[in-house]
Amino acid sequence: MRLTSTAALLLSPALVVAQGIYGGPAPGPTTTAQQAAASAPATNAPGTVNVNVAPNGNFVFSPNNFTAPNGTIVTFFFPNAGLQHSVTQSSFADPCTPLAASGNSPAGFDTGMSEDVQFSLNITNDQEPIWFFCRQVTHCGLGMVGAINPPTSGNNTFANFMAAAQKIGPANEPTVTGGNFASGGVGAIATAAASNTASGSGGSSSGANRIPVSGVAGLLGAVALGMLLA
Ligand SMILES: *[C@@H]1O[C@H](CO)[C@@H](O)[C@H](O)[C@H]1NC(C)=O
Ligand SMILES: *[C@@H]1O[C@H](CO)[C@@H](O)[C@H](O)[C@H]1NC(C)=O
Ligand SMILES: *[C@@H]1O[C@H](CO)[C@@H](O)[C@H](O)[C@H]1NC(C)=O
Ligand SMILES: *[C@@H]1O[C@H](CO)[C@@H](O)[C@H](O)[C@H]1NC(C)=O
Ligand SMILES: [Cu+2]
Repeated sequence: MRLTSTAALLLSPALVVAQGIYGGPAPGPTTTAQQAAASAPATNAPGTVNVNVAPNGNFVFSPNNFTAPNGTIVTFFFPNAGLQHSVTQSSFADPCTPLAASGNSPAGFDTGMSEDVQFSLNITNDQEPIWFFCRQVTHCGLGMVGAINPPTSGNNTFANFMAAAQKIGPANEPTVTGGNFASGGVGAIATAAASNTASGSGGSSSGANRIPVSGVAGLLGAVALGMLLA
């Protein structure tokens, strides 16, 4: 039980944004590009799935459950709202606990606490469900969880996974300490640490990192376009 007053504030995204206690976006005029920065492209290029992290300040992934065949590049778009989130692999049995290494399987992927970045996974085994959560304080217990290729019948459905996270609840979820970027992953591998693809161009346009990407070529294209927009 670690529901501090800070944690209580985290329960209210509107309050957090309004007070700017986590820094907020960089000062400057709010451009159309910056407003668009919080969203992934509405349509997915072939072989890709785009996921919004905390769209509109809601503590959810969108979509939060979907199928993705081998080789699919799943890209998570983190907002630049000043409140950090993560994409951290867990297990059905322990929704809010980072997946531990076992046998020959590595521990799961983990972006670490991040904002204003993109993070991509390459699906390596579509026969195995990939469970994940956000480890920002209270978020998993509030239902900020997701699954790739979850079973659609039986006990281990995504609905049951989400219900299990919410049953743990924001006050009782385990505190996840440490945790920088980890590239491991079971059923998927992280292709690179989360990054703001616009920053590589030296530009400060936070909107330039929200354009459709299609694998590595798309990422390179995103950087190139970022240079054009800068
Ligand atoms: C995806 O890759 C995994 C691991 O190589 C393999 O077991 C599985 O059969 C593949 N899926 C399909 C649909 O071929
Ligand atoms: C799973 O995804 C579908 C399609 O996006 C959505 O309608 C549904 O609400 C999701 N399930 C849960 C439990 O959130
Ligand atoms: C079904 O999943 C729930 C978690 O959602 C778990 O508590 C329960 O033990 C599972 N039941 C079986 C039969 O595996
Ligand atoms: C995804 O991983 C597969 C092997 O598991 C590889 O063949 C493919 O090139 C990777 N895709 C990208 C875009 O890196
Ligand atoms: Cu979160």
